Amino acid sequence: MRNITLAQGEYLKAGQLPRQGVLPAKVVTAAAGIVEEVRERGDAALRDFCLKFDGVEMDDFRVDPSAMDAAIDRVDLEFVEAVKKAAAQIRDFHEREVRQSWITTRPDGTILGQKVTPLSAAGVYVPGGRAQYPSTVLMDVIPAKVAGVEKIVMVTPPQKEGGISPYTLAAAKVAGVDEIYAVGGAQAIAAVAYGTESIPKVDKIVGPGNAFVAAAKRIVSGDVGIDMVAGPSEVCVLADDSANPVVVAADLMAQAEHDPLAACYLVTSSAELAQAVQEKLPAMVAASPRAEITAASLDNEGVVIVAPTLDQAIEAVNVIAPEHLELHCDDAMSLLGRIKNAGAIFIGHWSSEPLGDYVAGPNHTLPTGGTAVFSNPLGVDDFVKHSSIINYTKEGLEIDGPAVQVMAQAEGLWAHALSVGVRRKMLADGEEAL
Ligand code: HSO
Ligand code: ZN
Repeated sequence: MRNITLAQGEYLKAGQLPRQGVLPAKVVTAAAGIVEEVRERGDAALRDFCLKFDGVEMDDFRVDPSAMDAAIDRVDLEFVEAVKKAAAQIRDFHEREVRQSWITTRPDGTILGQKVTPLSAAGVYVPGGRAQYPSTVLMDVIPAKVAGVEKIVMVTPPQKEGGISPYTLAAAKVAGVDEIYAVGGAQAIAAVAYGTESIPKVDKIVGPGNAFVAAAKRIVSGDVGIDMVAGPSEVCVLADDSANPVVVAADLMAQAEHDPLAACYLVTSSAELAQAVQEKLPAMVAASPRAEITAASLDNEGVVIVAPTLDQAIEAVNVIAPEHLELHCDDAMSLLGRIKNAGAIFIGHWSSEPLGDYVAGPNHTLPTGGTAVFSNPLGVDDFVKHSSIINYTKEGLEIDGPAVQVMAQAEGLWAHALSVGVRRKMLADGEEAL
């Protein structure tokens, strides 16, 4: 891990951090070509890309929904029970996020408000290969269900034999996916963004994927909604001398094992702890079956920041704006008010980050790459839209109309003033009915 020691009064700068996340231009160009072909040639293009990229000849992309029931019978009961427990707790948490439509009435009788309407159809991308997580299926689908989305369409690459992992299918069943299509990559994003002969168009696409998927999501965004363009996973541990070095090391590894590009930060006011954690890591990493990925992440993307004061350490955390923040500090709860930028905040020594990955209830799809400065965890709000409600009375029109006419005149918009003016004239002439 790279070590940075801050001097008294010195603050971390964003430029000191190794940050990945820019999509290579070649990938963006290739993804744009794929998206264009799918738009033009629909299913025929999907078949070509499936053969080229997944090595699978596909006739029909639709996966029969009964495959989800069959998967529940195939996977171990213990897994199904764990997924059900997780789903119930994720649902509980997200139900608290639900916003109600509201209206307010002014004294003149004018009604204003906001109408909350769920999206009609959401597309959930589930990666194939190494980063295929049933937990992410729950995290992406349950908020959509809670929001009231009518149709949830899952797309995921076919495995070599053409099928889909039973763990993914079982999670899809528990979460409540309606339709599944075995297609992946940028072509799957294009398919749900624009629709093909066999795959329906959706209103918004969520879910992680490789660089091609991320690039395709960015390309189609605007024509269709997207959640975010996620970068590699990150954790930041803020620790004082009350922290346990083995626990801190395990928590850094829990993020590092995701991806050689995953970023792990240890920010501490204790130089002894910084040293102890780095002494523990090599043997602990060596014992992991994922030692190679874990070591690559810690070696290339790991940073240890030693700050002379807890205050400087907290400021460093706000500059990092991590996806996950763990507070391994005495009286960790008292620090909460000073944390400005973090996707999820795990407070105290017992709040292991993987609890949040799987079962705690909050969403594990979180802002990465410093975007916690301005963005949010995935949630129910991602699956609804708001319409403003405006209902004037005659009295309200009389009160607000003159200001409209003045502003419209200043903007040179004659008919805007007229629209109010004709109504005011009618009222002045005693014409009360329209
Ligand atoms: N830590 C990952 C989510 C995950 N962990 C899925 C395990 N499975 C990004 O928040
Ligand atoms: Zn994780």
